[in-house]
Order: sequence, then structure tokens, then C-alpha cells
Amino acid sequence: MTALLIILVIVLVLVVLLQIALTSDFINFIKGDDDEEGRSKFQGTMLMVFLVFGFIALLWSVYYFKGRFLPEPASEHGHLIDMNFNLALLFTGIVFVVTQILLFYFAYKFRYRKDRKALYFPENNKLEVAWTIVPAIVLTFLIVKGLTSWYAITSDAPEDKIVFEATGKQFAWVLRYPGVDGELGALAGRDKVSPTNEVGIDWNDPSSKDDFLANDIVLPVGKPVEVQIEAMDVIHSFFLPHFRLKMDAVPGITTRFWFVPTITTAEMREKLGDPGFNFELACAELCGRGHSSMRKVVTIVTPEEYDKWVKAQTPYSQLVGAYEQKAPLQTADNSNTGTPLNAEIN
Ligand SMILES: [Cu+2]
Repeated sequence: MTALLIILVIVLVLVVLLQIALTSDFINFIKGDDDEEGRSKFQGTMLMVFLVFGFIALLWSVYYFKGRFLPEPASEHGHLIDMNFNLALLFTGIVFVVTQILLFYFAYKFRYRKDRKALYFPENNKLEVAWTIVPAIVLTFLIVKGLTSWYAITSDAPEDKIVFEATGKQFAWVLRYPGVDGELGALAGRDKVSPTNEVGIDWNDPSSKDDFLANDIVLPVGKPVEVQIEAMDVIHSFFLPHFRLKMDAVPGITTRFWFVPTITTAEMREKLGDPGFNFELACAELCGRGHSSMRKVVTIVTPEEYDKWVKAQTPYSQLVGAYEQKAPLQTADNSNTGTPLNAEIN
């Protein structure tokens, strides 16, 4: 409310100043001593002042927000992404500074003066060719660089990869790891989703037997990791800002990328001097009212710690009793009772 009032006051003051300027112009016009040259000089000077203050404000804001930038990338691909951002910023930055200086300086230098006349300059082919070809070359370079990075992230992961699955739903991520066999069990379809089968796992697939669900993401440093991303309801987005990775989670499609974590959580805490630091997973798609609660902690550990962690997990099938024989009460409507793999829980 206060901010609104302040804006209103500023707007009113500007309107009053404009009115005063218009009135004084009008009075000068009536009196017959219209000083157009003087006004042009004043406006040109003000534009130069604006240019200088604009650049000072720009530099100050970069300095002010310095501490809020993301720390160095914690994955191999992250450096690639950062390089793309930095290159784009470099080119656009140079163009921005040069064009702004020219824009405001020209407005000052070529202001109205009684003793000179504007030059009629309809076209210049050389100039037009230059300002078409130069941006075309720069843009092609940026796009080729970007595409190369994209293919590196979405190409097939190396054979010794670790796989896990992240399923976005309103409003949480369900994280499924393959367990000790290293292979994720197949999905049987969303119609199999129930309170005891959160993502619709196919219990008839032997690989699903030791799959486990994790509360947070735990990964070993230095190993390639492939993420298989699913969505149950609307589009979500799997976003790991510290690893510079982001991929949409789309219902009906499995999207994937792979990366190699290069810094453990403990190392990053030491580097930043922040013992409370955590890598995190967020949903980067505005997927509904509970969007902001789709946060998970990502912990990067040593391979030994990771193996220990995997072994300590309880398979999901065991937690929900997917392979237990059904109770006698339920046998009446299920002739398959007794086969250990028949484990649909509805
Ligand atoms: Cu979401």
C-alpha cells in the first residue's frame, strides 16, 4: 500500500512538472522568444546524465546481487551450460553497452541547432549487409554451441551409469531407485497407482522387487547418473540449479538426461563456508497452488557412502507387502492367489 502511494505521488509530481514545462513553453511562444536551441541542449544534457547514472546503477546492482548468484556448477555438464550463458552475456553485453552509449550520445550531439541542417541519408547497402551478417554469425555460433551442449546432456549415458526415476505429481516428487540389481522395474501404467503402489510399478517384473523409494536424492560423486523423469498429472519440471540441469516432466512421456556430480555436499559446504548448505531439487513449472512444496534435498556423497546407503534401504515391495500372499479373506475373488509374483494391490 505504501509503495502504491509513493508511486502515485511520483507520477503526480511528474505530471505537475510536465504541465509547468508546457505552460512556460506556451508563454514563451506567445511572448515570441521561443528558445528551441536552449531546450534541445538541456534535453540532450539530461540524456547524457541519464546515461551516466544508468550505468552507475547497473554496476551497483551487479555488485549488490553478487552474493545471490549460484555457486560454481557441481556437475561436468554444468560448466558447459555456464559457458553458454557467459558467451551469450558477453555478446549481448557488448552490444548493449555500445548501443546505449551511441543512442544517448547521438541524441546529445545531433540535437537541434539553428546553424545546421539534418543530412538526408536514405540508405547504405554496405551498412545494412554488415548489420545483418555480423549478428547472423554471432547467433549461429551461439546456437551451435547451445545445441552441442544439449546433445551432450540428452545423449545416451555411459554403461556404468546409476539410474533413478523422478515422478512429479501435485505436489511432490516420488523418487525411485533400482536397488542393488541396478535396474528399475517396469511401470505397469497409471491405472495401477494406488496408496500402496505410488507410481504404478509392475510387480510382475522381477527387477521391481528390490526397487526402493527415497525421501531425498542421494548420489555418489564422480559417477554418471541418468534421471528418468515422469509426470502423473500436469507438466512439472525437474530442476537441479546447482548442477545446471532442468528438464520438463511430461505426462505420458519419459524424459531423461544424464550428468556427473563433481562436488560432494560436504565439499560444497566447505567451499562456501556454509555448514547448512544443501543442493536442492525444485519444480520449475508453475504446476498449481502447492508448487513451492515440490522441493527435495540432494545429497552428493562418496561412492562408498552411497553403496552403504543403498544397502540400508528397504525395498518398496517389502514395505507395502507386494509379494506377500494375500489374506484368506481376499482369496475368494482372486484365483491367482498363491503365485508369489501376483501382487496387484488395488
Ligand atoms: Cu510441479
